[in-house]
Amino acid sequence: MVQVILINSPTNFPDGKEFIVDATSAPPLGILYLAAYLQQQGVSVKILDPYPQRLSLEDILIEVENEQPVIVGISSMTPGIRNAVIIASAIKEKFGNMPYIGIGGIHASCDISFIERYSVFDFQVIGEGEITFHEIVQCVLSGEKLEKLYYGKQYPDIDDLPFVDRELLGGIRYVGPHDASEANKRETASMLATRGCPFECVFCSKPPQRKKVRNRSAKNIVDEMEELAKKYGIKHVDFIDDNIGLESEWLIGLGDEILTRGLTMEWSAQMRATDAKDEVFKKISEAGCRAIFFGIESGSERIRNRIIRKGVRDKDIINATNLCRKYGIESNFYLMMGFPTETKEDLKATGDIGIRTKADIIGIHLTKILPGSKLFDIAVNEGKIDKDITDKFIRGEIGTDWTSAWPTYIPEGLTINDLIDAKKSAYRRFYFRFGWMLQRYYSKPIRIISDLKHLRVAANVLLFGATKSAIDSRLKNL
Ligand code: B12
Repeated sequence: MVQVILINSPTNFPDGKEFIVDATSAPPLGILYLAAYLQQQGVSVKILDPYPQRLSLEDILIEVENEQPVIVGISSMTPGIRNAVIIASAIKEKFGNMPYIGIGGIHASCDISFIERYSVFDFQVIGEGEITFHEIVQCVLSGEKLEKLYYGKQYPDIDDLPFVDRELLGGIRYVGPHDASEANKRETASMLATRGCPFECVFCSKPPQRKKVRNRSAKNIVDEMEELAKKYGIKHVDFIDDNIGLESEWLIGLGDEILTRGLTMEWSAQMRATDAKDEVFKKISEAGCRAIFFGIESGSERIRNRIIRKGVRDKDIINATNLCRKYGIESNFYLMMGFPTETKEDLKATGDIGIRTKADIIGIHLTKILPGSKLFDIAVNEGKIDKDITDKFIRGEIGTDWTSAWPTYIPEGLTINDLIDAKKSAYRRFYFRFGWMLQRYYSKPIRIISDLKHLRVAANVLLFGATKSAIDSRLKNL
């Protein structure tokens, strides 16, 4: 028996037949942090991650019956919010008022009135959860009345947070979100070195609470990396921070700490191209950084800076890829298609930017209009999305599969097919290029094997307009 069950609401429940952990699957660090903190305070916790653990709704109810928790906390991104309501409703229907059911995570943080609309939940937490969720557990254990809505208190010094306890994941091996080519077959774990992001990119779903940036100390981060290596045999860390490079001196300090302690792990991280500096890249390369993921978003400076408000110039991107090449770091571009005022020429520029700046890898997403983003408000004003789209999605009125149901931003004068064609054309031009293969081969011959995977993704996009996992999820819903 445990006092608390935490559930990572799945975008899809596993179908129970063939099961392959989604290539982009990553451990739910949010509820792992909640669990680690609760355990440190003496509260017993179990984590359910239904998709990789292959749990059906019925299995979740059996877990609740067996464990008899006083609280079930459900964490959800917008893609999983329909299933969050389904899970909560099933628990309420079967068990009545005990356990209490709470909702937190990024969707709840961006949708303040959620609790007023979904009374099946007893409480909602906006923003960071550790301190506040523990206070809620204490309230329940001492029989005090709960509020409906809580604003999560921010942890003052994130060095004091306990490391996440990966044993709670029940032995599931997650691939790691970065999927950096050489790290695939290795043991990979994702980690956070910072919290928060000060920028306001138009597409990004972010509650105001997440604006403030806090860094862990180099010592504290490397302690966790060492623990990952010793305890779980991890050889590669994916830092999933919004931007690891905001403070150059701090990042150089992290590199120094890794080197001083003789850690031989490899790692990858996400960074803004504006933060690429020679002394930083030299240090992080020596300290095991093998891949950097840059949020480039658009190949058109106008779209990137006037519309997305990214504040990254073409020359920053060229500098960043040059430094990557100089120090043997793989440069990966996150690109997006589907922004206000975007034209076919802008889309072509997005397809060209990786070629122009000699990126190693590109990945393109069509822009989903996420609640909590500025783009959501723009799209509502333009009549492109209903303000109550979340409720329509939850009720199944626009379809139940996130990938196919949730609207993409389609610029005026263009169609969804224009976006798909531009994406296909970009993949074809980037990957099916002799120059790309040569560039990859000369930078590291061994990569040619893992590069076949990128070619497979590109081939899927060319044939079907989407990556294999997106196609699978569409097929499942037919
Ligand atoms: C790592 C990551 C992933 C990983 C795994 C995520 C996971 N399982 O946790 C992968 C690569 C799989 C992924 C995929 C996607 N992601 Co993602 N991802 C992230 C990223 C970079 C970090 C998440 C994280 O670990 N944060 C750190 C932890 C500590 O914070 P947290 O999760 O918010 O948890 C804290 C609080 O929210 C709260 N809390 C959380 N849960 C609960 C529950 C309760 C009961 C309580 C009380 C409190 C509470 O307490 C926690 C600790 O303080 C975020 C950006 C970001 N900075 O958050 C985007 C982000 C979550 N992703 C996003 C998106 C859009 C996606 C995709 C849809 C993208 C796509 N093209 O397909 C997919 C959807 C995947 C799916 N399930 O279908 C959006 C979500 C927006 C939204 N409204 O839902 C984000 C916010 C990026 C953005 N800024 O737009 N993602």
